[in-house]
Amino acid sequence: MGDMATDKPIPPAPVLPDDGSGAVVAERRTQRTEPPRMYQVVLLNDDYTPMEFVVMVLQEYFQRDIESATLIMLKIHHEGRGVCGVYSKDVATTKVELVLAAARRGGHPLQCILEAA
Ligand code: TYC
Repeated sequence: MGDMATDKPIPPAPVLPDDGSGAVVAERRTQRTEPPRMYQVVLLNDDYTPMEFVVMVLQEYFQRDIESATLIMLKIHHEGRGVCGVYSKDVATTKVELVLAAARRGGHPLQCILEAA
């Protein structure tokens, strides 16, 4: 038995996961789950879609109150485009589909796109 004060510490045992294949692999570090990538839904300006329709879309599909919806609509009108919200890919994709379907039903050329945030 050696002197406890001078003995080297014992390194921790490596983690040896078993995937059932019979092979054993030593992992160097804990696996981390990346946060999901986020996507912004963007409305584009055009000359024909009524302002009131865009405000309705922002209230109905992006949970904006009338003041916020009006500000976003005016920003799109003046700058050509505007971000309506940022969501997971599934939610953003569904919102684009719902907005485009509503616009076509109303006979409006409104364009709505998805971009990686
Ligand atoms: N430019 C349109 C008009 O003057 C209004 C509008 C705003 C259209 C935003 C689309 O995404 C849009 N009637």
